[in-house]
Amino acid sequence: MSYISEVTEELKGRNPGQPEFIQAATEVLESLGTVLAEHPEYQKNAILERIVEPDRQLMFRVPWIDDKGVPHVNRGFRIQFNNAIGPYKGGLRLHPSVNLSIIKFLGFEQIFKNSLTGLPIGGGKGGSDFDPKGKSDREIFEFCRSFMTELYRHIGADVDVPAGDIGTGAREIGYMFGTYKKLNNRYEGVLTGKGLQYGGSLARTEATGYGLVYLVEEMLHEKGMRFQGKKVAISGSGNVAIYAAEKATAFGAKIITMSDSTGWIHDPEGIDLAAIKEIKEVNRARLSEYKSFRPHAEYSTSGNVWQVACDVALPCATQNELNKADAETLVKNKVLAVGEGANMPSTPEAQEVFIKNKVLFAPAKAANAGGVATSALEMSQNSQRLNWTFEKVDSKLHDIMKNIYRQMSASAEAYGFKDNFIVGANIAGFKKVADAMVAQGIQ
Ligand code: NDP
Ligand code: 2IT
Repeated sequence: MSYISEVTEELKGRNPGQPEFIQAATEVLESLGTVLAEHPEYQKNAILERIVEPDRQLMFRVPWIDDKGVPHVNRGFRIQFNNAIGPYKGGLRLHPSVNLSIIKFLGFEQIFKNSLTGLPIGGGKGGSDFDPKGKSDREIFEFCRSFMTELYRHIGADVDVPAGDIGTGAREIGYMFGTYKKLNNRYEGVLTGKGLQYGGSLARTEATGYGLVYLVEEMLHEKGMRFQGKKVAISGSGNVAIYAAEKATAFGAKIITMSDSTGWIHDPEGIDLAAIKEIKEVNRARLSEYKSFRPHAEYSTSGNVWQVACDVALPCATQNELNKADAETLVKNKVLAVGEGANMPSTPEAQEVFIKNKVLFAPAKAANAGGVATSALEMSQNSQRLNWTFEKVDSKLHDIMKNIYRQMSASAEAYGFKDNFIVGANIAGFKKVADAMVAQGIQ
């Protein structure tokens, strides 16, 4: 049995009931054959066995009391996966679907994504099965305070630096930062995505979506194309989706779809982003309200955005939201490029369809790395006790995304997988971490 198969079998046996984690880990392991052949020291140092096993897995009770005085108990998670190249870094997801498998897949992806940014950050992720939808501001505060009352003892500016993800935005980060500061009596950059008044970075809100579009523009450009004049289908209507739409529109594209967990809109004239921001960022409401802004648009609760013909598809909602049939529909409609804004949005079968049909495909760990990269820039600013301008942060983000494109493209070609950016991103992200682990000994 090959080294990769041995580790994969052991992984499956050791992590029953964790399909998302096994999916993410298998994809990376399967990419590494040529690299392992070239670097026997990786097997000698048990790199694969060690990289699929988190440094530490924290699970804790999060009790809170709702507005009617009724107590609730949620489960909190923080997976500190790998700190070979820097302090653990990754977001906190608040969504009822959250479980150990989902947090582990996200933490595992984060190791390689963070490595690709070129910045000194390790991989981690956390969150809770708490559902922020429909909760009052006081209830959100109660939850965030209770969550941080346990988490604070495990994190720190040089230890582990959480941030936002699904369901966690500036409001939640503010409440958590306040609780950390109160409990520790330390003012430090322990979270990123903070408000601008207390250590946040300009352009962090926009960074994941903007970064996605910068990377896809680079990928299109290499093949003599641009966003200019293209029809773009986006899923999701949260932080990543909104700012991907904003930058793609600025690059001359037309956004024709967006979605949330209850339905999706198709606006052939181009989505009105001011309306989306009002519905989602200001009112925290449902996308069905879009029709009151743009009566000609279609709103649907059946099917999904991938059935609308487009040139570029940007899945920006959640994992496994684009399956084989969706990929086949996109290919039939002559999609040119897919850029993953969400983490692991395409199923392995969908990825296979894109690669087989030579669709330009930018995988999540490269394409959505702009968010965490800008978080690392926020950490730098906090250490320096300085605030950089929007232009400075945005220009660094742009350079980082171009560099990630070059790394994944060069690694794909060097290892015999030209234009397969899934393999390219996995190899490029893996090597830096693996070399650091070898240098530091079997720990
Ligand atoms: P938000 O909470 O701001 O938005 C999430 C969006 O996706 C909402 O429109 C939401 O709809 C939809 N969505 C969430 N879960 C589901 C689901 N199970 N089924 C259908 N739709 C769903 O999160 P973000 O925009 O921050 O995150 C989106 C994706 O991008 C996630 O995969 C996240 O891990 C990834 N990501 C985020 C980064 C960041 O900086 N924020 C960085 C890198 C990746 P509804 O409102 O109805 O729930
Ligand atoms: O998936 C991700 O990269 C994020 N949610 C952002 C993490 C971060 O630390 O900014």
